[in-house]
Amino acid sequence: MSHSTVEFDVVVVGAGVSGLFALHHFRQLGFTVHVIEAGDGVGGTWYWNRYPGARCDVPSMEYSYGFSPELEQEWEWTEVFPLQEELEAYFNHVADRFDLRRDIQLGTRVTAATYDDTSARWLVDTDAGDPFSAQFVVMATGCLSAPLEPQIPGRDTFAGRSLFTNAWPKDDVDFTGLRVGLVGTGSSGVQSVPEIARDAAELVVFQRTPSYAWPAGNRPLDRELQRRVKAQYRDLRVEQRNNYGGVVGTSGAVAVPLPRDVAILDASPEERLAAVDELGWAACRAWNDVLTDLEANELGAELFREMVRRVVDDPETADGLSPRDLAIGCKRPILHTDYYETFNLEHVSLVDLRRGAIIEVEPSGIRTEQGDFELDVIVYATGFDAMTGALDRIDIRGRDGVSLREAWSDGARMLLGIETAGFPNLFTITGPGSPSVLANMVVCAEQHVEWIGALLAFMRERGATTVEATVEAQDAWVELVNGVASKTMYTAPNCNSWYLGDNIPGKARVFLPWAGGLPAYVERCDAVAAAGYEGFAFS
Ligand code: N01
Repeated sequence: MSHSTVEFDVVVVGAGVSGLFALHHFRQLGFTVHVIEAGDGVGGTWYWNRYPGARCDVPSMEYSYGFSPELEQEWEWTEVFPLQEELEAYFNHVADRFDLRRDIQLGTRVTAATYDDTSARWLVDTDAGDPFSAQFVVMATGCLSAPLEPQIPGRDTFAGRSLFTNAWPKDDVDFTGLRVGLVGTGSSGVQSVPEIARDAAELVVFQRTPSYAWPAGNRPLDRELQRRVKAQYRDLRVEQRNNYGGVVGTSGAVAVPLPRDVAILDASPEERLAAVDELGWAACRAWNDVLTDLEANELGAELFREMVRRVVDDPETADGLSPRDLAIGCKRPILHTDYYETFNLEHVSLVDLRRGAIIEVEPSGIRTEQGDFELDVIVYATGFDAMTGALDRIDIRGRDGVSLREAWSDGARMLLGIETAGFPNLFTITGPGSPSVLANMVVCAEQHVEWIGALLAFMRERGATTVEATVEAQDAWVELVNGVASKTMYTAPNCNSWYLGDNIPGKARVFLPWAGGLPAYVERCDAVAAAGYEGFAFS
């Protein structure tokens, strides 16, 4: 069989938040770019996760590109926190507005990427025919894009419909009159529950670990406020990069205010309860020691449980929804609309799997140690193989045929979350070791793409063919990433999370993102570039 290999300067994998901007930016720098996307549409996360209630937890006016002042001005947001539909429409608008579609190949999955030492080029294989050759490959594959298939026996025997929040069908799913079971109570499950409950005849929520979830306070976006924020966009974009999480809190979207300068360990029981009366759900985090001291954290957790008891009518359900032996700040905070209130509805019930686990799925429903539940639909909101999963599912081979899976078998190792030693000219947008999931993804994606674009231009100017992270610089960065995380609740003794890879059996337990905040990270990236890309080797 004859191959015709098409050549590009850059192949970008993924047409989500990062891939769309990468295409635009690298094209503007004069490089030939081809984007390969597995989905049949653009938008990445906002293409796949179209479950009922899917909504971003970063305010719309900040979860938007800053690269085009015209785009900023012309797009109108309708709510403080945007729904999936609105974000999907926004990213489609961007694709049209900047004429991106002609270089995007949809419905095509990249299966392998192989570095050829002799030509110093990458060969990129897909499930749709001939390979591509590229000098540079940019993995814009997302941090939360590789679905976790839950290992529940009998899952395929279910006679009703099985749905996954992370690969939701495009057709309107109608739950009217149906008995629905939902497995998983992370962000996706918590957002889905109130929406599914609206139509379903019965909703049974199977919960293995209760979450800490805070009311989002979402509302329509006032036109006048939107106009004012738009007038300040240039300053706002600078402020975002100077903010720990890349979110300044415009449009009144501050769901969890900053702590007051008071320690919960110094407060009396009466003062702690008075804080709940005054601040409600925010009370548990209103202290300066809750995120730094485990004993203080547990006192904060008790204030959270107090709120659950105040809102949820049935004491047993309230107890079931109460997190225990789990530090606030270990897992990603969840924002919701009416999640706890939904459990006060007659037709909604909780199965607290801490009292008896799921045994299996059977044709008629879910069998647990607490009894059998007959269902028409099962919704799995069971999450992702985060940060590394999308890369792991591609057979990536660098110098000397070494596979990335092998290189990362003891945990991902990257320099600045951008490149891995042994894999020249292969970049990752928001990879392990960068702020990524701990910050505003749009801001992070733009910063990475711009940084990589400047590097490519630098190489073109110098006549360099390859760039590669050095092992020494990479080791030093990984050590710094681990050191910063070790001082936070992300690595508390009772913490198990997808940040640490705990949700994937056999995955190396390493804290993956950079927890030192966006400003320190951006400063580091800028300093590395200013020093002629210190820590990177060129040939
Ligand atoms: O996934 P998760 P997610 N049997 O991993 C449970 C972003 N996001 O899709 O905790 C029973 O958080 C699992 O239980 P446990 C955001 O960054 C953002 O909800 O492992 N249960 C857990 O309850 C978020 O953090 C938004 O004990 C099983 C749940 O499934 C990230 O995506 C919205 C199970 C998985 O929760 C992932 O969120 C949505 C089993 N076999 C997502 N296997 C916004 O708001 C797993 N579980 C922007």
